[in-house]
Amino acid sequence: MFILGVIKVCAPELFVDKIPRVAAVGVGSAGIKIASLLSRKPVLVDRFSYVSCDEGDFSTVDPKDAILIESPVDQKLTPALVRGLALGSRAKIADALRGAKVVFVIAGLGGATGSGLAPFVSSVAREFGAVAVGVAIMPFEFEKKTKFYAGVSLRRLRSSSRGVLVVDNETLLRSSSEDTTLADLYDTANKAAVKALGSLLMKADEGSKALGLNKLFGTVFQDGYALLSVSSSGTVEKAEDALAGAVVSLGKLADPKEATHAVVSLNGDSSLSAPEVGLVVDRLASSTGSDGLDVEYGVDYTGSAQLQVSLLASGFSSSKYDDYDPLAKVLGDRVLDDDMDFALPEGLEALQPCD
Ligand SMILES: Nc1nc2c(ncn2[C@@H]2O[C@H](COP(=O)(O)OP(=O)(O)OP(=O)(O)O)[C@@H](O)[C@H]2O)c(=O)[nH]1
Ligand SMILES: [Mg+2]
Repeated sequence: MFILGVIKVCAPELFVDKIPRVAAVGVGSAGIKIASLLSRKPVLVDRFSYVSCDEGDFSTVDPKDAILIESPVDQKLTPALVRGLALGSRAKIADALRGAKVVFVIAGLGGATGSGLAPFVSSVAREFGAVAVGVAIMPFEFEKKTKFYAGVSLRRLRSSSRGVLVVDNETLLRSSSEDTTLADLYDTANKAAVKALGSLLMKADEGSKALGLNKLFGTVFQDGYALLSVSSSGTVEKAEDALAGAVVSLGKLADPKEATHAVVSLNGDSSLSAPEVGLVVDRLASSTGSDGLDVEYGVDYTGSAQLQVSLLASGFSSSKYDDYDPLAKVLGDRVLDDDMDFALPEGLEALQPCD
């Protein structure tokens, strides 16, 4: 099960052309892994690019799509330092995004690279007039030290983007046994995340019922915060079970009763019946306890007998992530003048004197 969150948007310029040009950028280790897995699915993304300070992150991607940010080897990276380093690669990032009407910026938050660069890349996209949508993968509960960077970066990503999809690593896992390795955890989390993103961004297909970007953006991107929870079931009552699991999962991040808009995507195989689809769509409002929930849905039959329900809901006044960034809580609506906090690897002595 897992959660994504989304924010803001109503983007008239998005719909000027019949087929919007859509780019996606994977940033940092997690972002690149998830973006490259997504690039193998039939999604509404015309172009994928990848940005990182770590060459090792590019092992699974085409080198022509990779942008390496040079970084010092003798210093611990921080988000601000990575942003400073990325200034020199701004033109390369801009070239990769040029012409796109929509740019998805996919990053794991909590480390240095994704946290530092995701808001940076989305602000570059916005300079071109593109609709920037962040996809933020939030840390596991055991990664306590990373929560602060993740919270600050999420706040920055929200203000530099039209919408942010927040993927909660913790809720991507159905269960994990004690001997599960970190690689297994990531693998399970990535499969669930990519299945959900693949279904939500699915291209129109004869057999399936694709949502399309207009419905996706027009429904859940129009108000504040939205969360996507995912749950799977292979039982006889899989539709009921998966829906219930997705709502429980949503409840771990915010109050489902507050949801005003929702997009639900069902990923199964040809055995998924119309009554099962109907059950999920019909019962969604009563399961969340939200009266008048505005619901759109899509069905993706390219999956397996194990049904995955991906529920993307918006309209929440608060979420679990509010505690990750205590500074924002203290400041409330007041804005900190922190736009220029790029750090550079050299000391002050490297700066040119002003004449
Ligand atoms: N779902 C998922 N999460 C991951 C994966 N790899 C890392 N993460 C998580 O993503 C967050 C950021 O980690 P990374 O992507 O490794 O960090 P980074 O952006 O590369 O930053 P640095 O390596 O610190 O410069 C952390 O919470 C990790 O647990 C992955 O393959 N899948
Ligand atoms: Mg990394």
